[in-house]
Formats: sequence, C-alpha cells, structure tokens
Amino acid sequence: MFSSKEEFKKFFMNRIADKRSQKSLEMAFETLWEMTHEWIQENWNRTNQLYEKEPEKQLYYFSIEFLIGRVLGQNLVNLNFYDVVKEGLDELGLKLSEIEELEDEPGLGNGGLGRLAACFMDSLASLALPGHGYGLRYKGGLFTQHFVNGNQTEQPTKWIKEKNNADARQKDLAVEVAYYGDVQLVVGTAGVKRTIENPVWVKAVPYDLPIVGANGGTINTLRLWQAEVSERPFPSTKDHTVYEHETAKITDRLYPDDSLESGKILRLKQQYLLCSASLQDLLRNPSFPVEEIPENIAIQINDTHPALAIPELMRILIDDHSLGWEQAWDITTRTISYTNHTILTEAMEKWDCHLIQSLLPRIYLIIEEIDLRFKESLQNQGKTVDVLRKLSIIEEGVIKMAVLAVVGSYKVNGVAKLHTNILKKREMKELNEQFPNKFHNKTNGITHRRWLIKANPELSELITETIGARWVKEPERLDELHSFAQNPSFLQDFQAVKKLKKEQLIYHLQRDQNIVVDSASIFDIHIKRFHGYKRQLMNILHIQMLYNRIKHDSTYRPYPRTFFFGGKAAPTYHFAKQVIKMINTIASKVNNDPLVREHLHIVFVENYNVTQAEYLIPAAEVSEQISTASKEASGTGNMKLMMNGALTIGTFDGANVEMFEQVGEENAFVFGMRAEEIMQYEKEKSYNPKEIIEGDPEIAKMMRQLATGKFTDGKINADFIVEQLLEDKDPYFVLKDIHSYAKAHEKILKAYDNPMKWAEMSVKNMAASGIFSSDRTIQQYSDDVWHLSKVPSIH
Ligand code: 26Q
Repeated sequence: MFSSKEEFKKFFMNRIADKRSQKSLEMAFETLWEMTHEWIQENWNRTNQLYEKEPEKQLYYFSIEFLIGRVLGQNLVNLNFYDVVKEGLDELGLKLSEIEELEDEPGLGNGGLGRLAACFMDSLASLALPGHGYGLRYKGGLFTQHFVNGNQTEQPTKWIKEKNNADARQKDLAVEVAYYGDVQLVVGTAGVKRTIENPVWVKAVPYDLPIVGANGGTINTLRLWQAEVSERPFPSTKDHTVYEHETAKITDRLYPDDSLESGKILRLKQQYLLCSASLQDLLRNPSFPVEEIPENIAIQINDTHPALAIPELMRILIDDHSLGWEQAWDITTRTISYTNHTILTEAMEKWDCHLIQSLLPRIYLIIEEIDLRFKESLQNQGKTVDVLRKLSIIEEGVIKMAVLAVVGSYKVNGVAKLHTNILKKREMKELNEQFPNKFHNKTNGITHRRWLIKANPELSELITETIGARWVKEPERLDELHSFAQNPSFLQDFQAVKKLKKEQLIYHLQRDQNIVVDSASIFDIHIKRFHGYKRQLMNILHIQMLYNRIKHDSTYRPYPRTFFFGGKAAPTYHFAKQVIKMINTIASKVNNDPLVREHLHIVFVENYNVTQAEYLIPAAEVSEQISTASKEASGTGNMKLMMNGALTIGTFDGANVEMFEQVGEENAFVFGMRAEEIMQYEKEKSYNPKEIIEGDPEIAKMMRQLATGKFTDGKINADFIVEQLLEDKDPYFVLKDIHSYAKAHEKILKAYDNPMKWAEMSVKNMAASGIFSSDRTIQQYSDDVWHLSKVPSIH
C-alpha cells in the first residue's frame, strides 16, 4: 500500500509497464481494479481471521436484491484512497472519473428495497459490525430502458464479464439444494426421520463480494449464489436436457417487477435457492452447538421474499440435526427477524399451496404444521373465527407469506414511523395484538458515504471546511451546519456548489443522451420506479395545467423550470408504461413550443439507475415525493435528495413525515391529504373523482384535452389514462390532491425568487438530514434486534 501520491504513481506506472501497454483507459481501469482488490484482500482476510478466532455473534441479511451500484470509486472512497488516486492519475494525464465510467453497475435490484440492502451493507462494515449479506447472483440484472417513440423498451443486461468481476467464485463452498422429490418416513434407531427421496438437486455456487467499510478497517462479505447443474444422481423419470435448461434459468435474471408479478414457479425456486443454500452454508461446520444458534447468528429477512428461511431452518434442525419440533421452533423464532416494506395488498406475497407442495414437499409439510400448531394455540385462547382467519398462515389454498414471516420471527419492523403504525393498527392489527412486543419501527436510512461523500465531493469538502471533518464519522453532526444557515459567505459557497453540480449533470446528459438543459432553470426532480401510487401522473398533469396557463393567460410567465423524470416501469405494468409514454409525448410538445419552452422544460432521463442517481441527486433543487399518503412505506430517495440540499415538495407519507419533523414544515413544501383521510375515503368508498371534474373547469378542460387526443396529438392511449382517473375512481387520489399540489408549486416559485432564502432553506435541510444516515438505522437494529458487538480494530 502507499501513503502518498508519488508512491501511488510509482506503483501504478509499474503495473501499467508490467503489462507492456499504453495508458489506455481500459488498461488503467484494469490496473486500478486489480490494485484495489489486492488492498482489499489483505484486510478482508484479516477480518475473516478475526471472525474465526473470536467468534462473536454474526448478522446475516437475507435479500433477494442487493442494488450495490458501481464499486470501484466507492471502494477507493471507503479506503480513503480516492483523493490520492485521483490526483496521482491527474498528473499522469488520466481522469479517475472517466476510468470509473468503464464499470457497468451490477443492477441486482429493482429499487428501494434492493438499494436499502446495499446501504445497510455499507453501514454495517463502516460501523465495524459483523454483518454480511446473502443474495443471488443474477446473470442479468434489471433491464436497460430505452425509449422508442416515447415507449419504454427493455433490453437484457449483462454485468458479468470475462475477468475483473466484483465478486469471486468459491467453488469449494458449493452446496446442493433439493427440489421436488417425495417425503419419506424412515424408521431408524434414533426414531422416525423424514428424508426427501429422488429430489432434483441443484448446485448453488457462492460468489463473494467484499464490503469495504469506512477507512478500510472492517471488510465484510456479500455472498451471492449462482445455480448450476448438479452432478448428483438424477431422477430417471425426468429429462436431463430440460433439467439443465431449467437450472440455468434459476439465477438467469432478476424479476423486474417490484410489486405485482407473483405466483411464478421460477420466483419460488429463486427464493428457496437463497434460503436453503445460505442456511446450509451457515450451519456447515458451526463453532457452536445448534442449540446455541440464536446466541451466535441473527438472520434478518428483507421482506417476505426470503421467508422460506423459516421452514427451511426448521427442516435442517429437525431432519438433519434430529431436534424435536418445540426446540427447533424455539431456535428458529429466536434467530429470524423480518422487515416489512409495503402495505399495498397486491404486493403482499401469496403462494398457492399446490405449487409449494410439488416443488418443496417437505417445506410444505412444515408450513402446514406451523399453521396447525399456531391455530391450535389460538383456539385454546378462545379467539373468534374472524381473528382465526386473519391469523391463519394458510387460507383457502394459499400461503400468506407475511403471516408466516411474523409468526416465525422474534421481531417485525416497518420502515418509517407512519408505516409501522399503519401495520400495527390496520394491516397487521390482529398479529400485533397476538404478539404485542414483536412489532417495532426502524426508519430507513441511506449511506452518506455514497450519497454525499462519493456523489457530491464538492459539497462534502465545503461542509468539512465549515464544520470540520467529524460529520463523516458522525453524520448527525451535520446539524452543526445550522449555525451557518444565515452566513452569507457560506450560502454563496453552497450556491456555487449547487451550480457546479447542475452543470456537471448538464454535461453528462448532453454527452450521453444529447439533451440540452438551461442551468439557470429550477431543477425539479422526480426519480423513482413508476407506480400508480408514486403519482408521476399527477406531476405530468400539473405540467399540462401550467402549459394551459401559459398559453391562455398572457400575464402568467413563470420562472423557468426543468422537470426531470427518471424511472422504470415493470414490463408487464401497463398503466405505468402508459404514464411513461404520456410524459415523453407531453415532453416533446412542451419542449418544442416556442412560447412554453421559455418557462417549462421536461427531461426524461433514460435508464435511471444507481449511477444516474449519483449525477441527478446532487444537482436537484426540488425533490418530488408526492405519493398518495399511506402508500409509500418509507422512501429513501427523499433522504438522499434532502442530504444534498434539495427542498422537498411532498405529502405526509412514509419517511417524509419524519423529514418534515426534523427540518420544520416551513423548510419544505407540504401538501395533500393525510393518511387518515385517504384511508377513511377508502373505507367508505366515498371518493368520486367525477364530482371534482364537474366542479372544476380547469381540470375538466384537461380531461377533455386528453380524452379527445387533442393535447397529445393522438399519440397516447389517453382513454386509458382518463379511464384510470374516472372509471377506476382514481385509486391514488390524483385529482383530489392536484390543486393543493399546484399551490405548493406556486410557493416554490415564490421562495425561489429569493435566492439567499432558498439557500438557507437548503442548508437547513442538509443540516437536518444526518439522522437519515443508515449508520443510525443500523445502530438501532443492532441495539434492539441483533445485539452485535463491534469488531476489534485491526489497524
Ligand atoms: C414480489 C413478488 C414477486 C415478484 C416481485 C416481488 C417484489 C419485488 C420487489 C415485491 C416488492 C419489491 C420491492 C419493494 C420495494 O422496493 N419497496 C420499497 O422499499 C423501500 C425500502 O424499505 C421503501 O423505502 C419504499 O417505500 C418501498 O416501496
């Protein structure tokens, strides 16, 4: 390793020379990649040795998604090498930022849930806590999005290359996972045992990725499983070619749906591969008796997707370790804890019994018995039929995974205060009453090392110049910025950084997507997956409203705004795709209108992903967090934008509520109905969007413009949108909230009129954002759920 720029240059040049090649960018990338990996390897080995020598309790985070983003630059940041490497390369005539761009990000997640898992990994290692990830090594990550005639198209992606992958194959650690087969009772000397006869075996091969904590001290492991053909005996009744094909499919690609798609056998195979392989791995040669699993291992399941870990752990304990049911259940329910990420009923996982019965016959029997015993205990407590039905794991031939996850865990959490309260009071009311101490809140967080230090080094430097460097380790110290919120010279510096980040974004967009943006306009940013409840439709309808005002009121000439959109729709989510098409269509109308384009500009960034987010977020001035109240469990993009000084226009939903609480409502643009009102309307089914349209000429006109195809020149299926708003009774209350949304936007324009005041509000947002670092979240999980101790320092 090196400690100075000069040393780095020597090291680097030696390597390049070793390869007898010119300083091409690719070669530089390869060299830097290999050097970084060697530095990491050293500390990785040391961390692992420490875990072996002093086996403290370890946490394993089971998740079907880990949306880690690019790793090279982030590893350099966490190793504290970034600046030295950057300066050294500069002097060699190479740009580190250009080298970084050669890395394809592994898109092993859809959105919030997968990115949360990645932030958590970073915080665990950075807090020197023994916590690791288990996931799947999808060959294809989330699809690449392109627009063709304004429509989303999906191209498969491949992030795995011939060499220099982020992860390394551990072929000696492969395990075998059993699918199908028949459950047999075997009577032996030790009693009755159950085995699975004639299963179809699939080999799970692990690939390990180092998770580099801050200062490079602790390096934990993210272990990803890849499905491969097993060499074990194969049932004679089945076709081997078909088997090879089906096996390869298991980890071939990530499911691109983040709420709707369900009940697919392939998805079930993925979930079981993750759970079975990871648990076998953990219990391979434990340094402790299985009775002491809960003292040595904590398993957190990221939503219900890995909930099969519950019956699988039971299976291993009972069938492989010959434990009795009660003891196995006691161990399991003291080891596993569960995080819920949604209250949308369509996103609650359910599996047909017959599907699990045929693919995982032993697992099915165990789930059935868990359900039976639970119901028995409830009956003994004299529960009513209605309560019994709500609490049953199996109901009408389907398995409700959320109920299984709650019953089989010792702790259950929601991801923001509001969300946890809704879970406790409504969605999981009966479960909460049954297990009063199980439910708790852990408000999400984001790692400031990626979303501030890495994505916005200029702002980070300004912060450090202003309040010193302690905030890097203790992000809550960002609140020391409060004393500078009215300091003119600091505010000017802040404005200069924001301008620079806007210009960098413009440069990036112009280069990659040939988009030209006015840097003086207000950057209003709406980035997230496309979903009805996230209400991108309300944003674009509001833009239509502004268009009409500009066209028909010659006194209305608002300050220029650029509305950025970014996000993907699940390929089968028709409505979301129609909204994408609508935004693109209105974008070309607005952007090509000589009058309107002086005031409004729409930019739809193609293929929004972690890398794009790192460009967009530091440049944002307005953050759109406009979900229908009660629907967004937490949101995490909201926190990233706040930390970079964007002002939030948002509803009282998810973690927005806590953001407003921290920063004060006067430093945000809050609008719309509250969760209780929405839920009241839903209960009474009393909302009628027709009444709104009839009583409101402006909205009525917009609906007419859409329905007749006039506004969008017949280019979109406007009937469909209008239908959603009228026939389907506007399930996300777009028309109900749109006026209050428009008023909040007017307030934004007024505030922006006073640049110093705007900067002051921005700084107050940054200052109040420290609590949303995932370091805080992880410390709370550790204190309340996992009970981990810090890894001793290895420096
Ligand atoms: C389920 C069944 C079949 C196929 C796919 C799925 C599936 C996949 C992904 C269901 C849900 C997801 C992802 C959900 C998600 O990202 N939820 C978000 O989690 C964030 C982190 O807690 C929250 O901040 C967001 O509010 C929440 O929407």
